[in-house]
Parts: sequence; structure tokens; C-alpha cells
Amino acid sequence: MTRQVWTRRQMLLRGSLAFGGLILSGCDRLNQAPTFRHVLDSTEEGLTRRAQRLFMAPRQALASEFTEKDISPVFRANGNTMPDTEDYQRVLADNFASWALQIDGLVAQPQRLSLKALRALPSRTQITRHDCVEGWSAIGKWTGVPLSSVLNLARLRPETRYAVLHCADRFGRDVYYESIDLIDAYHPQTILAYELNGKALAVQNGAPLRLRVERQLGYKQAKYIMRIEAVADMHHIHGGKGGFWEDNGYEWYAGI
Ligand SMILES: Nc1nc2c(c(=O)[nH]1)N[C@H]1C(S)=C(S)[C@@H](COP(=O)(O)O)O[C@H]1N2
Ligand SMILES: [Mo]
Repeated sequence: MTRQVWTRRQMLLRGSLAFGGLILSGCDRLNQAPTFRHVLDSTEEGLTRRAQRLFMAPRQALASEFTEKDISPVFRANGNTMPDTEDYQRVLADNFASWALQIDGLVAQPQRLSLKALRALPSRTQITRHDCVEGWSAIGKWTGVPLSSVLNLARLRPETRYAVLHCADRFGRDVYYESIDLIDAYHPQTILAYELNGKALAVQNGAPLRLRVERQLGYKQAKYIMRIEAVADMHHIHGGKGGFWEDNGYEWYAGI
């Protein structure tokens, strides 16, 4: 019985080697044919290539995008929903006309960008799912400017490793802040959003500007952004862990 099984396996092995040999011998000519390439893609080689993409570059992978009909009827608000700082109350009073995003730190050209200036830059719209660690999700349509565009305007110095997002709100005496590395900062779905579901961002959802970093959990999606700072490390910022929740024990990389 055992002998017979081995024989079968050897036969199969020989068969696949012979098939491999056939591919190799006709390789150059056959590779030109699109239909043959298509067949290869659905075989082991194609699978291996796809698996490599999955396991070797998961940080660059795209988050799922949804359709208009998937949008949640209400996009719940969470965490702070009305910053109580003087700075925020001042810009809220004139509907953010006097608000400007400051970009500084390790940059060659610090920026101050009004909402009008940000809206004048090429935008991206995406319908994505927000997942909060507290156990709820919501699908929303976000429009904003790719973070990469504004970082390029400011011209990052070569030492830069992280973008720190400073927010207008606090929990007690601790200000809210977040940070991401340059892989996420330059990810095509990482945007500074000024619209939710086709309307100017409401205060409860982070007006005038909030981060969407779609491969990570809810607490990374910094609302009420006032300033973006380019840094080489984060030890000197607040609790040193790269974010308000991180300083309180949450993971810095909150991948989903
Ligand atoms: N500035 C700031 N950003 C924040 C928070 C916050 O309290 N302050 N809460 C975070 C958490 S835990 C979540 S789930 C989302 C909630 O975003 P939403 O209010 O638009 O639902 O914002 C994140 N960003
Ligand atoms: Mo959250």
C-alpha cells in the first residue's frame, strides 16, 4: 500500500517536472503570448506573486473603498466633539476664515495654508469604513487633499521620519495629537479631509480639517488639526509615545 502511494507521488512529481521542462524549453516564444501569460497568472507562479505582494508590502496595500449606497445614514461622532480651547473658539467664530494649517519642523519651506488654499489643491474623494476600538464602525465619503501634496509643498528635510498632527482639543490638560510614519503619510488614501458626505466637515467630526489614514483605527484619525510638524523622533513631544491615546497605553501602529 505504502509503496503504491509513493509510486503515485513519484509519478506526479515526474509529471510536473516534465511540464516545467516544457515551459522552460518553449519559454521565450510562449511568454510573448498574452493568453499563456494569463494561464500562468492563475497557476502557482501567479499565486506566489500575489502572495508576495500581500505579505511583503502590506503597509502599501489599499483599504477597501465602498459605493454611495454603502454610506452610513449617520456618521457617529466620538471623542471630543467641541474643542474648548481659546484658539479653536476664535477660528470657529468666523467659520474658519482666519484658520490656517501650519506646517513646520524639519521642512525647508514652512507653510500656512488657509482652507481656501487647501481646497484649491487637487483633491481626492474616497468612501471608506472607519473602525473605532470601542466596537463601532461607520462608512463615510471623505474629500480632502492628499497629505503627500502639502508635505511636498513644505519640502521635508531628509532626517524626517514622522508627521505629527497637533489638534485643537484636549482631554483635561493633555492636548490631542497623533503621528504617522512616512509610509502612511505618503499612502495614496491618506488625506486631510475637509468634507464628509459632500458637505463641509461638521465640528463634531473634526472641522475644519481632519486626518484620514485608512489602514489604521479610529483614534489615529486626528480631528481639529492646527499644525503638522515634521520630526525625526517623538521623544520630546508630550508623553513621547506619538499620540494622546498612545501616551495612555494604546498601540502606536493601529493597523486594520
Ligand atoms: N482631535 C481629536 N481627534 C480624534 C479624537 C478626539 O477626541 N480628538 N477621537 C478619535 C477617535 S477615538 C475616533 S473613533 C474618531 C472619531 O471620529 P468622528 O467623531 O468623526 O466619528 O476620531 C479620532 N480623532
Ligand atoms: Mo475611537
